[in-house]
Amino acid sequence: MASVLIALGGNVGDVRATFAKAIAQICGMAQAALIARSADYATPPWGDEEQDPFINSCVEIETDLDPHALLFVLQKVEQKFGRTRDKERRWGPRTIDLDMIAYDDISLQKPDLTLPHPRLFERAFVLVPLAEIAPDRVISGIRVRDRLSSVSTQGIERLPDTG
Ligand code: PH2
Ligand code: MG
Ligand code: MG
Repeated sequence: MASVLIALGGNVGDVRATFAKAIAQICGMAQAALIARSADYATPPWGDEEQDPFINSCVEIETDLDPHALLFVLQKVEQKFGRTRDKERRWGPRTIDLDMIAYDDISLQKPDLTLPHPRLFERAFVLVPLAEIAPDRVISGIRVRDRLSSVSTQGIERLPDTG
């Protein structure tokens, strides 16, 4: 079984409800199980500031799927929850984005999938939830908690549990 870290993001619709359904869908498969889930965070939009704030969260799953099989599942789940890739602008609004952050210690550079995620360490909106569930994980030689302590987390707010 592989340990996989997945970052969730979105800023269109009832994002927290979408996250819950998407996680249930992924982890309802026989080939995947939920190991940990962070809280949800409200985060200022990154990359394109002319849009609503995002909600971000991270999960760790265990899976028998290989990286590309898992990527296929994540893209199907994105589509199911209203993702319309062809109509989106880069860094723009979206219902749900499911990004594979790390898959065991695999390094991969393919046109459709780079592992670990190449922009992980620039993004406080990924590092904050990730540090909640995997502070001691070392990715590309960098410990998550160490990197988090050197980025600005300004504007990021932990949301109360929905119960
Ligand atoms: N995702 C983007 C672009 N900008 N900003 C925040 N705060 N959170 C995101 O998940 C995010 C973003 C496109 O993937
Ligand atoms: Mg993304
Ligand atoms: Mg994505």
